[in-house]
Amino acid sequence: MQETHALPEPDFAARRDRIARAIQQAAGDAIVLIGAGEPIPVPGGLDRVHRFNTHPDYWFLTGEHRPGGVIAYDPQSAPAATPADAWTAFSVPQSAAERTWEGEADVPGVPIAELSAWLAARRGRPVAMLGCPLPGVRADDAQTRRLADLVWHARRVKDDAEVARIRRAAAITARTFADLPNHIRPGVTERELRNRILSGFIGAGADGEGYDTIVGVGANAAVLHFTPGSKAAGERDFILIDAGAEQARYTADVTRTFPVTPGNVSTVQRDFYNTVLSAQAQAVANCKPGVEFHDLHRQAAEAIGAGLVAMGLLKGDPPELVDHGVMRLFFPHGLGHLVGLGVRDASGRLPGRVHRPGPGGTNIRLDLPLQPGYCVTIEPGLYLVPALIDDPATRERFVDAVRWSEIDKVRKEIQGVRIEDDVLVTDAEPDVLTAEISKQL
Ligand SMILES: [Mn+2]
Repeated sequence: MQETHALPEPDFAARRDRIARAIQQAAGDAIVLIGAGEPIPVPGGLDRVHRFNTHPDYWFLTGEHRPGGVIAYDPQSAPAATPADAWTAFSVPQSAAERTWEGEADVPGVPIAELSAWLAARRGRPVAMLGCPLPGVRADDAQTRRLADLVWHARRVKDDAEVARIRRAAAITARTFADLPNHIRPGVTERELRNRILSGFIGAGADGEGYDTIVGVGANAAVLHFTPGSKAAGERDFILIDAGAEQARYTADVTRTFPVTPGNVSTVQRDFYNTVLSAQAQAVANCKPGVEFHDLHRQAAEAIGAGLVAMGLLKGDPPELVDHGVMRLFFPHGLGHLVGLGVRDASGRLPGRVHRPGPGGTNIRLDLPLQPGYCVTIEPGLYLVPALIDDPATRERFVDAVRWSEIDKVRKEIQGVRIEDDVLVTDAEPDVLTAEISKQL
């Protein structure tokens, strides 16, 4: 059964107004270009290209799927009261070959050939080159960085059309995950499960996977960006599955970790799983306006640390375990990122902030206070990654904090757990868009 009810059309005029207001004061005499991008040829593939999507910043303002377009902004060309009038959209007219092979389409916008005259009329002014760069346009790096940050920041609050699309992607993902336990059994391979996921997504009306699906059996669950292969599930294994459907350019991003034999989970496996589950539940509940994402990460890292202390795997005080970098061995990635128009939608820093390491030195690519309308993933994990825990120098350095002999016992039973939901921050309680996907062992 397909998810077919109509999605609301984005209000592109409102979006152009919103982004214009965000950059109007800051642009000075700079002009802003946002490029759609060009398809990337498949190496050696003759006329084949990789799947093409226009740049998210360009798509957000235009809804256009064709390559080669540009939307340009000149803050000096509109009165302050109507900043949205300062946009000009340029696009590539349809060629005769396209009309033959891909059907006739109405291409809105000014022909791209007119862009050079538009630029010539503004010669000497700095150019902020956002989206995909245009060949032959010299950009001002400082203006580009500053205005790109402002545009991303202005895009972070999701409008109604965006939330509807993320909800659709989440609903399709939920239906697909609900079916997975029917296929998880000893002997099933990672590839077979990935195939079920893709077919579930497409069958429910999705455009496809929003990113490369991860299916990791056993030790492969501790390979953070794992590509599903031929490994078959053993009776006592856990399987980590990170997948999200994409629908009309919006994607969900969900991870669940399943036991192959739910009726036969060991105490160590259960404790490991529940440690992540309770850290995740706490972080989801704390997705409130004004909360700093680095602070949320710290809370989750401390909660996982407390779980490992309770299991007898670590010694010490959880906040110190975070500060001293111990938790980075077992929870090496950030707590999450913004999601929606792509799987890493407008993540990054609050404008004006410089890069700073997260708690205990973890690299966290999201550094801002949450606001109503943000859609964020919450995905703590707990892993025994050989590259992190088998280095003799690391073992020596953390010998007072880590009971290495106990770690070496539990790693035979479990190697990685991650649990991830997509959360819409609101003025009231967090709205968990992926809440119906079971987290019960
Ligand atoms: Mn994610």
